[in-house]
Amino acid sequence: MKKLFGLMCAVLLITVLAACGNGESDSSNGDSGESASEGSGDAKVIKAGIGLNDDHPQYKGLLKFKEIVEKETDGAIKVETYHSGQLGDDRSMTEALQLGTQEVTIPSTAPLANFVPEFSVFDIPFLFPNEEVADKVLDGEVGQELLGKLEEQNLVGLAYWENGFRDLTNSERAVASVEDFEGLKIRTMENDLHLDAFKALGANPTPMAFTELFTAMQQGTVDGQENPYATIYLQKFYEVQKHVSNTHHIYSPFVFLMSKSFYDGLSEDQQKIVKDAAVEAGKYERKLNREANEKYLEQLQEEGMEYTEITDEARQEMKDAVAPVIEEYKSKIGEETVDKVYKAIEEAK
Ligand code: TK8
Repeated sequence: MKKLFGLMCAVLLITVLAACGNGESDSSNGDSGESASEGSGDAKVIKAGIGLNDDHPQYKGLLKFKEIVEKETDGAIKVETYHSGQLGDDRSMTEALQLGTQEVTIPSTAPLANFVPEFSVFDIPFLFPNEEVADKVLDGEVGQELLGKLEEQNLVGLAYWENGFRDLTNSERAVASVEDFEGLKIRTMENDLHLDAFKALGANPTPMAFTELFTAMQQGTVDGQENPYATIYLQKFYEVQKHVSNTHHIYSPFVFLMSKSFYDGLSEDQQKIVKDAAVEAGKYERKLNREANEKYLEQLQEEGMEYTEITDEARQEMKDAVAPVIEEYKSKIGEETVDKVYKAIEEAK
């Protein structure tokens, strides 16, 4: 009897030890099962989490960041990469950075406006005419100035990456004009400007974390959502959505964020390495993302989605419908910031 009990204890112990060693991260990107913190001795470890999956250009960019940082620091800094919301959603991961329990995340500017309201300026509908102008403004003086405001929130903004122009999908009907939005239950990001803009279009919007979106569409809690084609395709939204329209109503930037407490703990050289790596990997991500958004509209239709082209008249109708909301938000965001961004856009054209 005693022997059997001893044996059972031994088996239990081995199982527990085995379980502790097997983390869900791609720290070594071969799933060696050995988490970086264990194998990295006194290396500094960056836990980097995103909401999108490992097929998305955002994750490819993150792997590029890892590659550069680990090479340039000769392994003195290790990067563990987590995708598909494994560490949480844009908001909860940003809070984790503020607490210092996570080191990197790359949210869209929309949820980030809950931390620094001025970031809503980039979520003004129909603000940017194209990606090139967006790059110039974001990488230019105004964009960098806004990154600086993140320090007050215990965050460091290292670079802008690209989510892209957002397009509407839904499971109910083809949307070709403003009246087609009537009563559609649309999931939006957690941002009041987005909410009020969709209300002004006649829709019935619901703010929701990205990590809950697929299930909400599957269960019919919402009829539709809006994201760039790459996200719609790579996250397999075509499995739960029937219609897609090229509304292109908002250009969404991502912000590469680092925890300020972690950043302040780096040497000056290391701070320069992570900054340069975020910028370089960001350029790489933007390129991949534009190729992906170019490519995936066709594949969405091959997967059975019905595509509706928005005419210039219909887009003008949408602009007219949201214009009062934009006017209202100028003061909420800050007139000075809004004016600076509009001026920078004119200069960048
Ligand atoms: C992913 C999100 C996503 C965004 C959204 O974490 O929430 O719809 O477009 O890309 O940042």
